[in-house]
Amino acid sequence: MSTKPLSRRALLTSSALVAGGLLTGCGREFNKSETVRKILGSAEDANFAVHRALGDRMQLAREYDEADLSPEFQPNGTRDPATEEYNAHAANNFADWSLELTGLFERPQSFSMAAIRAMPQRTQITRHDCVEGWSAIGKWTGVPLKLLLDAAGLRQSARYLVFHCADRLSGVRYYESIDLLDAYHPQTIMAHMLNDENVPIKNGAPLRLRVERQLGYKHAKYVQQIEAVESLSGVYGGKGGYWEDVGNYAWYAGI
Ligand SMILES: Nc1nc2c(c(=O)[nH]1)N[C@H]1C(S)=C(S)[C@@H](COP(=O)(O)O)O[C@H]1N2
Ligand SMILES: [Mo]
Repeated sequence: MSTKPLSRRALLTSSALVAGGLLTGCGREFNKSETVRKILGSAEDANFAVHRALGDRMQLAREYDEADLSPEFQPNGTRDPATEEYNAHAANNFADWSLELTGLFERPQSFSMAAIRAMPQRTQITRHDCVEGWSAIGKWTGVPLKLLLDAAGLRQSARYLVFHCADRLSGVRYYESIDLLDAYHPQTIMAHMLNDENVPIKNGAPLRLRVERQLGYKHAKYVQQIEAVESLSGVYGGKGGYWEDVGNYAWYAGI
């Protein structure tokens, strides 16, 4: 066995292969150099980013069979945002809901639900693990987040994505954030279907994040806006999420 440390170039090549292999699974053409450049460009320390890219964070979460589906996908946290604005959307079957991509994008833009449904989709049966100690297996369908980021042209300077939600907990807006490794992970999707039907209100209608390598509270429901930022320090309480700001849970909740 060679004791020579892997060169940075070798690391880059293998991380590109890992990412490329995974993303090929979604049937998309994958621009290795561009994605690796984005991941590297987004980190203060390129070596740190490469090591993380090579680690198990790029592995797929386990996927299950139809037979494993939970009879009911129980809700947690907000079951219905019930604001005047949200109620109006619900009454209209969310036909006018839009997802705004704001912040560090070359082409900030808004996606209608029809546009999101018209994009290439991914379906996955995964287990959701809530920090409170329960799990549920559900079948989620949605657009890979990568495709939305590519359409809007994520800028080099972006390091995190912040998901702004329609609901408020004790008057404070729910939000969450992830880094670019999770953003480009092939199982990270904006889901609009659960078990072959539109996502129910209790589970985050009409659009919720699935970020399968992390615990339940990272999976933002009722998403209205995805903001690309360089730092989380200026966002809400600065810790990257509603529960993180409250002080209960860690920002990184990998499983
Ligand atoms: N907008 C919003 N997203 C949220 C929450 C919430 O209260 N509001 N709760 C989180 C928690 S703690 C969990 S476990 C999951 C629950 O998703 P479910 O309601 O589909 O079970 O959503 C997460 N995302
Ligand atoms: Mo949770």
